Amino acid sequence: MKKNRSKMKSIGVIVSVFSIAVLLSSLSPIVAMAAPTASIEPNTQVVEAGKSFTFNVSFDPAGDGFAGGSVEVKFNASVMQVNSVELGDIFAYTSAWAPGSPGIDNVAGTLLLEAYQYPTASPPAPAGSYAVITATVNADAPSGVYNLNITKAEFGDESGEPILGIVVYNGTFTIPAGPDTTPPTVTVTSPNGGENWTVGTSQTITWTASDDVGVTSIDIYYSTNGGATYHTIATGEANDGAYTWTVPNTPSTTCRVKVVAHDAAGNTGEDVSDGNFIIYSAAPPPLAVPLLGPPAIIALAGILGIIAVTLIISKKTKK
Ligand SMILES: [Ca+2]
Ligand SMILES: [Ca+2]
Repeated sequence: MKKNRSKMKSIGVIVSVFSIAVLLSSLSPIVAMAAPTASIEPNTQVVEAGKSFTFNVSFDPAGDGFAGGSVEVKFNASVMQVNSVELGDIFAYTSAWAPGSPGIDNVAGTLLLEAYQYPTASPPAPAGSYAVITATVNADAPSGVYNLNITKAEFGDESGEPILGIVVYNGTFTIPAGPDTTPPTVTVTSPNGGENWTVGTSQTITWTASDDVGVTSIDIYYSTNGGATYHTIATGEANDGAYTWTVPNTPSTTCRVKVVAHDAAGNTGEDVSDGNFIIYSAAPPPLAVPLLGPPAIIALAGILGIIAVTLIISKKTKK
């Protein structure tokens, strides 16, 4: 019995030692086998359109030494621009950017960061920021989530040997959809004063309209009393800059057109013809040849021909 009990006891010890070993082996990849990492930090942040923000490229040599590196970051140049880049705090010693670095390309959306320090840091070199980047989100940037990607991450240790097995963590930033409080702007370009439009004719009303977010629809009105009151021509039109209007039977010398532009947030902007235009009740007298059709021109030419021939004959007769 005694023997058995002692056997049981030793099995118990073996089992507990085994459990600890399993526990340690499950922890060890995190503790002892951590890979060196290059990361965008913070890995996500919210930046309003038009605002500046800062992000780091951070590097953790994971126990290795550190001499410097060559890093490329890709960003969306249509929504943000990089303003400046500073060396990060990982550079503990005399340090410098390599020639041509930081290479900021705000058209292609790339950032090349090459920097080295001397003397080099012996293992274990501390983790820290490799570069500190200040950027600005474009004022007209649409809301959304945008990437900050590390497309190249090469680092060297204290002896100039490449640090292998670097794990890259990319980042993002979010441009929130803010409330749109800016109304559209509109300019009526025709009729803008001085036009003579005849009742029943087809005329083109033109305008330009824009908005910080987007013009969603256009309403068009006309006035026959200099803008005191307006009648509807059309509502809910597309912002295509032109509307073909059949001039109504409302003759007046004090006519105006008003164009109202809407955005999706319910803001409106409007503009009116700068001066009065005239709606005629009947067509003004035709201005002869250019307005005549081909048969009339032929007839006119014939008449002129006869006159000319008559003149020549009468001249000859007189001699
Ligand atoms: Ca707006
Ligand atoms: Ca105007």
